[in-house]
Amino acid sequence: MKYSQNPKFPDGFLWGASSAAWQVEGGTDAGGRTPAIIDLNSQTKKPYADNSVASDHYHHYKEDVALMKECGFTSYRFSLSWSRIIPAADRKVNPKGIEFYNNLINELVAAGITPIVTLYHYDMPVWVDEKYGGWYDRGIIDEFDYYCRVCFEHFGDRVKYWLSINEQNMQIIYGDWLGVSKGSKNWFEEKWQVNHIMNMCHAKAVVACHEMVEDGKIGPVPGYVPIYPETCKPEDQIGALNAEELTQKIWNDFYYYREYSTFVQSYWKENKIDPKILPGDMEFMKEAKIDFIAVNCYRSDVGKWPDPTFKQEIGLNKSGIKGDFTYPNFPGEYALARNPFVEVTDWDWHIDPVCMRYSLRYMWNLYHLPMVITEAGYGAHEDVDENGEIHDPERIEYLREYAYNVGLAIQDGVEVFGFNPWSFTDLLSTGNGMAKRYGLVFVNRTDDDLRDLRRIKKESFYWYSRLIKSNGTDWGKEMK
Ligand code: BGP
Repeated sequence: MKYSQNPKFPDGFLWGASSAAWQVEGGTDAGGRTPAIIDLNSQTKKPYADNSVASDHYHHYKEDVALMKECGFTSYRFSLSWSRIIPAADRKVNPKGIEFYNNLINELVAAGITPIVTLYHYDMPVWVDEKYGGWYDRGIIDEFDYYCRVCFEHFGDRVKYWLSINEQNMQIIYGDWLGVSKGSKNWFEEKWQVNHIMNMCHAKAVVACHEMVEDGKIGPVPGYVPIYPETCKPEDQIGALNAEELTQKIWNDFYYYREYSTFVQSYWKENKIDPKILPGDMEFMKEAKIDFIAVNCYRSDVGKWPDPTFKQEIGLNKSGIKGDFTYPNFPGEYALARNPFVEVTDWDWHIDPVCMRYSLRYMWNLYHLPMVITEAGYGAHEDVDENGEIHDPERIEYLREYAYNVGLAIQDGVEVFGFNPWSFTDLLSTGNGMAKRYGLVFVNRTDDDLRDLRRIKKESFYWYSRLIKSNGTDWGKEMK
């Protein structure tokens, strides 16, 4: 296939960036917010890094929005902190929490930036955890419904794009890492029960949004990592398909069809798993018709048929951290492997811009729903140079190629309405604090030293600004 011109992005395409409350806000005990489980994790679990200050967006939001405006943003995706809005089990709404988000949203709207708001991004309030054992107890379903309704009531007049739960698939797959499994010895079975409860919560958010927000649209946020078969060996196709099902397709099919696929049902049967679906659940879920899919896509993976004799190698990754990254091998299901055709980041994440086009094409073929990119990004070790500047050509290259491939997918006929890479300012990485930076804007702090938290525009800020202001025509170099 040959294109004679640059891909054309539609008018009104939403160019912006993305963040999450616990990774960017700080101010964890300011304005009546109570702790979230992730705060405790960030203070005790290595290599997480203490989130009590993070990027201090809580106190710098005006400056941050002004920088977004300068860059030319037309959208900004961020999340709300549940325990800032409802700090305790008495369900009282915290006026200061509402005020903070009202201020942020008003600032964005005044700057011509469309807010795209995630209801839940890993920050379970401690009070919910104490009362219900996290996602383990169905009591959370009503609690989440109540919280979502409070958000829709207070912000739904200005926020029209809503996202339910960030990367539910990753929270189930990496239950321990993200604090969902609570160290359960029986997670293999329990994860499907927890997942069902999360699905109910997602469905509650969708139904309430449509009920309460005039012209409101809502979608899920899968963490999408497309799987390429390692070889054309027939068994590797099945290994790759299994990997895809068990890491993402089960979730995406559920969001779209609002019923459990025959694949997952037979997987449960085979493994004697009871997901504890109650009468009425499936009927309720049927009402939760999503409007779009928000796609987080950083990388691809390689899938193959697992090797039954395989022994897990604890190797050195590119950053030289021993044992930081290993490829899973699940006998009878699938194994993942390194892709020799693409480069990797310092954390061994495949850098594969084509996977963006591939994912969008693939998802479009399956679901025919509009999509918005809510994450993609380049994590790297960075600091200011001797001139006080940050030059990040690798990030520019990454974002250029990923955005270009979004354009190619649009040219292929896929409906995509926005590109919001991770992240605007530097913020805490999920598990690597400030050591792994993603921002277009540098935040002058490290994990150990808060310095002055100054915002410094990186080279990528200026490059992205030109791309946005030209609506995706000024790539800063000739594209093929
Ligand atoms: C996504 C999460 C984000 C973000 C990102 C980068 O899966 O939604 O919260 O952290 O990954 O991951 P990391 O911070 O581990 O590099």
